[in-house]
Amino acid sequence: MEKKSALLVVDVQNDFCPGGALQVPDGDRVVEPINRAVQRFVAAGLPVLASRDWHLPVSRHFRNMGGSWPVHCLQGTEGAAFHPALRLPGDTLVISKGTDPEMDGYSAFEGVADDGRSLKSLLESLGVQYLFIAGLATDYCVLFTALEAQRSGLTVTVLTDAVAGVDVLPGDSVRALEEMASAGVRLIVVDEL
Ligand code: VGL
Repeated sequence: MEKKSALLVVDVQNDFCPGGALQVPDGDRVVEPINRAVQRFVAAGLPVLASRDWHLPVSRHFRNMGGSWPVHCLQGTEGAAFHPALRLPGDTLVISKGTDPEMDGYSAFEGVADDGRSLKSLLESLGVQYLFIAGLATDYCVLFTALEAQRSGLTVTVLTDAVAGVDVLPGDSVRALEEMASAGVRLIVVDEL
């Protein structure tokens, strides 16, 4: 990993894991490889960021308001908490997104830190050039986040054994990875870090 690298852990929240309101099949299998990736970043003194879906009860994102999804990741609920086995460092920068009831909030670049700073400005102030992405879900938040990061000029790598997808249509996750690769996103496994 180069010096100007950071790890972004996308939406590893209870509602996206088995038993949650919008479970990703086997979503919790990403936790162990993500914990390994986190250890490597921490050991190298590199920053770790984590995004979370952070919705209000009324949102166009939800089926009951014309959107695509069951109600999930409501602010402050257990469903919105990070998976209990996820080992994030104490100084992880948390990015909350999906707070605008008019927007889906798939991309972590729509989110803000507790102090209101956008992900883009945080990454700029950390001097990040290489962004490594893991988490949930491959075919939504990981896809949108990786494409937006790439468009913003970062060099983006997705950790393919540390992501899992919803697969509303069979093959969505595979297609999402192909789309990312075509956009120039690098695909590696955690052990290649
Ligand atoms: C997500 C579907 C709906 C995600 C969020 O985190 O990828 N997917 N809302």
